[in-house]
Amino acid sequence: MPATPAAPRSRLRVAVTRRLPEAVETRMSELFDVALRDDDRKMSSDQLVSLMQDADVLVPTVTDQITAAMLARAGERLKLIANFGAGIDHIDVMSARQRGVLVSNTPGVVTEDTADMTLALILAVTRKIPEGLAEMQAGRWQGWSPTAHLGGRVGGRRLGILGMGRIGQAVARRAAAFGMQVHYHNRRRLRPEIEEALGATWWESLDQMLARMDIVSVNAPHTPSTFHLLNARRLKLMKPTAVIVNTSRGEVIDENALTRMLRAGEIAGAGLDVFEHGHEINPRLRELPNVVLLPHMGSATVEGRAEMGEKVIINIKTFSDGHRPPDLVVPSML
Ligand code: 8YV
Repeated sequence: MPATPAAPRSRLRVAVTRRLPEAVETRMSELFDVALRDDDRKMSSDQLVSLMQDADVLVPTVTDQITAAMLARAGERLKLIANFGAGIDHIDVMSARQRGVLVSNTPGVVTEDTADMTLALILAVTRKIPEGLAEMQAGRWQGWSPTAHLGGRVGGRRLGILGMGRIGQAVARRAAAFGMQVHYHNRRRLRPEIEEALGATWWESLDQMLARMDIVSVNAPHTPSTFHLLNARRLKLMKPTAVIVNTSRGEVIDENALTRMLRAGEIAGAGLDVFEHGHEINPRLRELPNVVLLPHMGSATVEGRAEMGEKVIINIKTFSDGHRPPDLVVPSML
């Protein structure tokens, strides 16, 4: 008997919360039944819930908080949350699991760009790049002077990396190339051969590491155990000459405490790409000359966004073919 071709499975309904690069949207539309956005405004929680009610797959970003209460209202249709981004702290992954909703993310493809931005911030703060830029843009430059714009040399400085996952390690490689001495604190110590290849020194005690570093880079995800890990007490351990940079998640630092200490000169400078309350930044931070602020640009490259889109598509496609998405988020990662 001739084999009967399997009836084509109906295409998954995929709802995307933000505008994505055009090529990503086009490819998604070829593969799935996609509800794309006309504009790029952040959605309200009610809008997100109604998207979830009407989709098999939701593609959110870091700006979409997905809570247990919202998942409870989402109904039965949603089966996969394919996050466009590596960090999943905006999604209540445990509640999703309890409801049988899988969560996937895009690890790996944001690593190198975010590490580049970490180094950019370290250099911007220590070498006073915004000060020079402002002077040039205002037409105030009166010519070279032996005593103007003196920053600090990064070579030879001690860099303490908080969180030695993929991005932390990529920061370590770059920092070593700049001649910095690399130190790190991580829940788990790296394997000796990795530590050796990175030339990185492990500190079991975060407090002790903080007290000895010239530069501290936050590269730890936001989880219940890293929330305000750098609180007022720990920030006070840092040298007054030290600089802190954060390209990970704002919630790891107590932003108000940091702002107070920067104002008081108890920490010399900061380079921040992420903030405790999303884009609602402590306004005092904007007034400080020793602070470089960026609007969460760490992974913002054309190449990176395309790769994030590809990962999202692979996760959805694999799921739609009846397999486990390759970048499934599992409880041990939380
Ligand atoms: C992304 C990020 O741009 O991947 C992450 O976790 O923080 C960013 O680099 C953002 O998450 C997109 O949703």
